[in-house]
Amino acid sequence: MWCLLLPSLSSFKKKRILLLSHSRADIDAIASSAALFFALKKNNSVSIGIPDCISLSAKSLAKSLGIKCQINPSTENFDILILLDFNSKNMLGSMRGQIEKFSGKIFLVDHHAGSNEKIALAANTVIDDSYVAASEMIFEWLKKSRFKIGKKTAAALACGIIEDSAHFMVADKKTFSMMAELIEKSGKNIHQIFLLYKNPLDTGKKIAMLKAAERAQIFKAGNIVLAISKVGAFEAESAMAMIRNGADIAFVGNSEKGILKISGRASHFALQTAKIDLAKNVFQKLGVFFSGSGGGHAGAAAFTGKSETIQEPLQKCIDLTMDFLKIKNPGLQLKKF
Ligand SMILES: [Mn+2]
Repeated sequence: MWCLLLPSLSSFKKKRILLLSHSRADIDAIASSAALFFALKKNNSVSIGIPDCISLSAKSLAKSLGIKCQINPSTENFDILILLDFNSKNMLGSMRGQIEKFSGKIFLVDHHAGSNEKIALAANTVIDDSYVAASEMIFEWLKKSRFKIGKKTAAALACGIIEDSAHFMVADKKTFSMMAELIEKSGKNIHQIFLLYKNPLDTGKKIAMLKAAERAQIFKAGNIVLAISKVGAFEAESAMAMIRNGADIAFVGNSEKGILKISGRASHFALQTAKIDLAKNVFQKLGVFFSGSGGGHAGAAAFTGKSETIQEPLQKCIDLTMDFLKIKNPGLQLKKF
């Protein structure tokens, strides 16, 4: 079990601890932070920090759980940093310099494929991409440390797992068995769990998703349907909506004041048959053309870079996808609809 590598959470006593996740913290990041906060606060002074900004739904979750998150806190008065849900320095945003200079102890727990960057000592770092969410890892760490998992902790971790598994699209049996336990401990049903962070009245999101569909450019390569589109905001949600609408691979983005943002999503079918990894095969390569960086998971990834227009980078995503698909099938043709 991964957490055997880290000290028991009960060994943290009278420490000043900062739980820090990645910039633009998502549900999994906040859920992991919240669970550790509830566990450690009894015997320590604990704060939750986030570099730069927090996603809207993660903000709703933090509010539902009654936890405070500080944007860009100073690390000066902390003995210990616990970094959650990332392992690349880029994800630290404007806090990068502070973390590089931090002289206390740093722990890192993450479920993304490992970068080669060293942020914490190897002995204090656990990166295991066999977990779909950092929340799953924290759940195991709490259990291993013999901490009682309260209702709020269970509900938070369930939210993290639901979101990072893309609503169980990438879940394995471990995920389902953890979810069964968490739902039971939370005292809530799945609908009540959703209400902790899903904002049903967010009309902006609904409109973005519909606009993405309205503006979609559609392609076909063999039996894979690809779609690209542009929206002013909610790229990730819109890309996911494109998958629900029938695309196998979707890229949705925007370019505002030269800042380029693109989210990519792939269907279960595309992941199984084409074995594409959007983070590795598309977004990591896109940086060469539109100076920036991308990452994430095979079926859900994002890119931030520079471009004055959106059409060209979206087209490049299609080209890079085709480059990958053609490795196995050199004769593959792209057809536009
Ligand atoms: Mn995550």
